[in-house]
Amino acid sequence: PTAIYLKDYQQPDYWIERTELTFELQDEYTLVTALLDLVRNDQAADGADLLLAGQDLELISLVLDGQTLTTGQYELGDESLTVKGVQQRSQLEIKTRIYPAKNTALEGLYRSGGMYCTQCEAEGFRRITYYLDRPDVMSVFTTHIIADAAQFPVLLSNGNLIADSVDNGLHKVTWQDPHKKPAYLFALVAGDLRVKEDRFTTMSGRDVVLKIFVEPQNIDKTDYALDALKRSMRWDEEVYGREYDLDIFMIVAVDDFNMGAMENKGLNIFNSSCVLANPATATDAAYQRIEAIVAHEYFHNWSGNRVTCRDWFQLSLKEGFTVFRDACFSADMNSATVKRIEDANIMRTVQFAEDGGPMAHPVQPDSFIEISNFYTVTIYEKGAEVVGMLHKILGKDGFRKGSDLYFDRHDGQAVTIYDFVQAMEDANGVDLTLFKRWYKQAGTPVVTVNSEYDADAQQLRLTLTQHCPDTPGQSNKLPQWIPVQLGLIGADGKDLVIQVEPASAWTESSQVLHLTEAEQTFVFSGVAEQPRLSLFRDFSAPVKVEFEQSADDLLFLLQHDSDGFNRWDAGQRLLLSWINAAQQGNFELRPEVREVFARLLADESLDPAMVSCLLTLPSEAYVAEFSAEVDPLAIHAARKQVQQAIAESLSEEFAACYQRLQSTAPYAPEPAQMSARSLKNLALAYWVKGSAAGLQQAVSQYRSADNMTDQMAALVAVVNSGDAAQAEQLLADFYQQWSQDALVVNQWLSVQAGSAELGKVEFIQQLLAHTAFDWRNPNKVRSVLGAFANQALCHFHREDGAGYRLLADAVLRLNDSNPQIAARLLTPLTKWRRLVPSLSELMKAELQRIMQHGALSKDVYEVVSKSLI
Ligand code: BAL
Ligand code: ZN
Repeated sequence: PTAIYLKDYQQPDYWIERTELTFELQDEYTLVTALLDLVRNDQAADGADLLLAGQDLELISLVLDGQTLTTGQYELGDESLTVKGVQQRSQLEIKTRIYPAKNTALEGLYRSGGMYCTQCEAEGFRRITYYLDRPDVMSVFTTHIIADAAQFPVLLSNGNLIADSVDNGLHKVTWQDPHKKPAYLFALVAGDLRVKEDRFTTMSGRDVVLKIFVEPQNIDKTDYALDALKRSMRWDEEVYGREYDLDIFMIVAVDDFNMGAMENKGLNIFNSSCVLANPATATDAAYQRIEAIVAHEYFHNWSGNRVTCRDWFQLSLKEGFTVFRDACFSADMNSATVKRIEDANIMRTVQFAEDGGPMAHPVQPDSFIEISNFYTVTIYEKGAEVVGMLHKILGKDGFRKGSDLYFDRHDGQAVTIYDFVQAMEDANGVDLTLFKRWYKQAGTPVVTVNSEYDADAQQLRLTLTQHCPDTPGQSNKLPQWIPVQLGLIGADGKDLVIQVEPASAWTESSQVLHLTEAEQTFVFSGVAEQPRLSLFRDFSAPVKVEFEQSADDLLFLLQHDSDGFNRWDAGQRLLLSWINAAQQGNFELRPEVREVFARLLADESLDPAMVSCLLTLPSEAYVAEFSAEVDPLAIHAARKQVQQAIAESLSEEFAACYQRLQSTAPYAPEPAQMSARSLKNLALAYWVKGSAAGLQQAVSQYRSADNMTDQMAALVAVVNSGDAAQAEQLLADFYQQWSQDALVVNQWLSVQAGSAELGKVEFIQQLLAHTAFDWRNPNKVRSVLGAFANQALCHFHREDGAGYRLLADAVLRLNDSNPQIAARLLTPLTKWRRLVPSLSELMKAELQRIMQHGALSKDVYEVVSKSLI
């Protein structure tokens, strides 16, 4: 496999003004007729050949301007079709046969259970017909679908339904999408589906019909997504001035889906796990995920669909911006601080790891072998952080001026990341040249902090230095523009008023310093007492910070910082230092720390979800990311020791907190209730570890719960209690209760596979052989193998390498059937360089074994080969 490069980008020789598709769905195969109205690009040579992409297609016929083409007038390559003799304007008809039932890669048109659906991003459309399958080719689409009327009462595509009839047992429909779009936004769905309907009136008074289509058994799981959709539509009007642009907006839930969801124009297709919920089957976390993903896909209608990407190197143009938008939406709907903590946690555990590993790439990559491998936390979450820094630098109003200009200027176009930045520059009259380095340099910058306080001069000197480590193909990085939101805190816990030199580097309103050089000193004057520093408030930049602060200072910040994010951060740094101390064999829970935790648990004035975050230990992956050399088994043991010490010394406080938060109100997935449940269930988890009474309470909660949040939290607490008999009994009971509900069964698989108590290699093999498991379903693969390799770290990193072998075997098995999922599963194996030598060698050997396997997919080849360099 070969790489393609951003520097080689060229416009295509032809555009496609209009695309008319006819799908004849038959049991064994589908016939696709594509009618393309072609126009030669002004920049192309006269008589240029037309080069179309295609994959796994059987070509039946080609008709160019009414003439059937014969061999010699076209050339078929492995994954291409070259057509000669195309005029300045021509019409080409292509007939192909495809086999959706055999399509296990879940790209293009495939069958999921009894229904048909599509996934075309990034390069799936070429599995439907030969096409200019690239995002800068934007076309208006008309789609005819013909299928058996009894099996397929529902036939959907993008846009508006303009014809619908049943004739001789055949159901025929025509959909017309008036908006130009790239092929990756095309969608088709066929099935025997039920629909839940609602309406939304846009800000200009237009009526939009909203529909969610599901399989019949799921019709009682659609209300929350519909509600979230309406909230998203209103929010995008209020915050970005963006209105929906068709008369109908549809969502379809599908069980077999590689991604979370897909923003096809007017017809979003969702992984059922990201849209279906009712109180009995979905946890609070699932509800919040659904709200965020529904919003994300909806927001793409502007950031992605109306303005799309010129090429796939610009993927973060739509993904980073849209993740930023959905994060702000979630922050507005729920607790903004808790949302920020969750996002920072993902950055620090997953993105920093990616940015420090073999797959590190800039937010705008220079090259790729398989674009599917670049739907990464760097493109999405780091991309969102970069947009968030622009928001911090320009302020709310400045950012809105920039986004307005961007949407107005580029509506209907396929553009680049720099077009986005240019709009921000032009709307605000600022020069963001330096800022653009965030898009081109991979790696996590490290900021080192030194401060000196001069009591006589009442002056604080703050020196910040930055450097960014080398990453594959990139060394000697240049300084980046790092916004440092900060506060100075006095002994009374209040923020001091700040005066700083150079003043130009300071924005009073947002309390942000601008670090733009390798080293800068900022001088604060009129500082009457030695302050405590609260740096990078609100996680103002995706950087690592090296700053020695005493345990006492951290404890002070944990209690007093006015910035909620930094209260949490101070707490995490303390907890992390204890886990590290426990690894060295010298951890002890100090009484004054115990008192602080006790006060937090009893403080009814605090948001319970925030207290829950403050008392949650950093995950093992988080600890690993802050370790020079990773010894997963030592980290696991040390974390467990700290957890046990907290559980035992605060057992009574956890019990009291749990009792206080018990509620008899009927379950509702609304913020105040979710917040209370998150602390209640955290208290239960600790209580179970600290006393037998806690275990009894967990069993009782499991039995009496009327909602999945409480039932699942109790089940997890019992599984983690170490009482194997009790755990086995509840797990069996749970399976019996829910065996008919695939999404709940997936949670059941995941709880077991990700558990340090249960997730041994032999047990994972049993789960893989269970009737509830299915290799063809990505959700099930993630529930078992993803949970095992990312959560049950003490078993995955087993000393004889059996955990690595299990995962490598799974990758090889999926390499042929579903390369995207195979490549995703590989991520934990890419981290071998960071591990202690004995494990590192074993992990590397598994990568080498995969590499030696004969026919690797592009997806797997790219990840393995880059990991071994
Ligand atoms: N565009 C792929 C799915 C998503 O990011 O919304
Ligand atoms: Zn997206």
